[in-house]
Amino acid sequence: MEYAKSIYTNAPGGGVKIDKLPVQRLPEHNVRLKVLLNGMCGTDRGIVSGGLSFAYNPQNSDKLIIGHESLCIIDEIYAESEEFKVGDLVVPVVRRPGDCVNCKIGRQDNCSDGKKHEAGITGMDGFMREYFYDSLDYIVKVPDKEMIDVAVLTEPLKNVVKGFEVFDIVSKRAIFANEYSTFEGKRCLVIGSGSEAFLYSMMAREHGFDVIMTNRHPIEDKKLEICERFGINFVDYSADASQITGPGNDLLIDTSGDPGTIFRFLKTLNYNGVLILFGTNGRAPPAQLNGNDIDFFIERNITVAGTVDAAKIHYIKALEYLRKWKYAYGNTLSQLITGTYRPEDLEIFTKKPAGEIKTVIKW
Ligand code: DN4
Ligand code: BGC
Ligand code: ZN
Repeated sequence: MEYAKSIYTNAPGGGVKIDKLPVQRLPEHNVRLKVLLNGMCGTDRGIVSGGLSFAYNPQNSDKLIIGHESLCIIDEIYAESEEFKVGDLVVPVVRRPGDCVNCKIGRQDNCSDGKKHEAGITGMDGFMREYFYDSLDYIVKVPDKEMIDVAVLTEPLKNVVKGFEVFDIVSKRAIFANEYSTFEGKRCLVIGSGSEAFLYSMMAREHGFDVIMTNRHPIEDKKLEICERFGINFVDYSADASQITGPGNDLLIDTSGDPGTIFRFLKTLNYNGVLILFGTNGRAPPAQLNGNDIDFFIERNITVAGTVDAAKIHYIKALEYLRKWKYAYGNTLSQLITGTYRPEDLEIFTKKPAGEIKTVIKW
């Protein structure tokens, strides 16, 4: 049996430890991946705190190796491949298919019977370890080695690429764009100021929206500078929400998972507005809607769409955006990575470092 240093929990209870754990090579595994970097996200912290009730261990195990955001290098390959070779930088896919129709066509992100698995989250060991075995079917190649400083953002960005695909589909129920069929002059409000909020805001700018990012407290100067560089306007709504509520919004994207805040800003949506629900927080306090709120959503043709995970195509597109943004914004893109830690620095799972956008672990 082989062993690799791994960061693990016992899901859904939570907790976090690091130790050498067995590495399994299954018959379908035809590649060995050495992990260079892992990204840390709200989901990992939710698993460790025990707040993510849908996380669970692999079958017959009391341990779940966590980690679903990663940048890896191919260490060994045991199959003929025109696409991959030893030394390639790759990003492994989080979700693995079950056997429903969506899973059968590579759209396990839209799994319709819940039988899919997610590395580091639901029933499958993840990527926070020195190395692991996988199948070439579930890795995506980083097209340009110069992207080594930003490619760890591929996994969180792939969710955003899918989120915008969902927006694109649901917004087609009426004319959402302006008279030139663009989104110039349309307003997008993003709730939260973590990594997914930054990536959603950047994608909304990419689409032409005027973008406000908001939180219930101010953000650090360094984060404000990054917002400015990307053309994102940050508003601390606890100080003054008038910039948000006054003119109304066309697209609302939530990364906080806080029902009270979502409902408050849902009521700022203009006619044919769209709410994209993305943040999860099982421990958030409940909030109430009344009959007038329901009338408001009906009268305005408001659409509420939840979105989770993404498919291989979204990883590929995320890498294209990262390549474009790396050259468009220079160093500012890699500044989204606000801290690099050792695998032993387990305190980052329970305490967000100040000024965090994306925290990464370097193996
Ligand atoms: P994160 O960095 O913890 O982001 C959450 C953000 O929401 C932080 O900036 C919070 O602020 C902010 N927030 C919390 N409460 C409020 C509030 N009441 N008003 C305004 N802002 C608030 O996590 P992330 O960016 O990595 O991920 C965002 C969320 O998306 C997490 O819940 C993830 O579990 C979820 N997620 C879903 C998918 C998917 O559906 C994928 C990835 C992540 P602060 O107070 O912490 O500064 O596929
Ligand atoms: C991951 C998704 C996953 C989701 C589960 C996110 O952090 O990026 O791939 O489906 O967590 O909630
Ligand atoms: Zn994540």
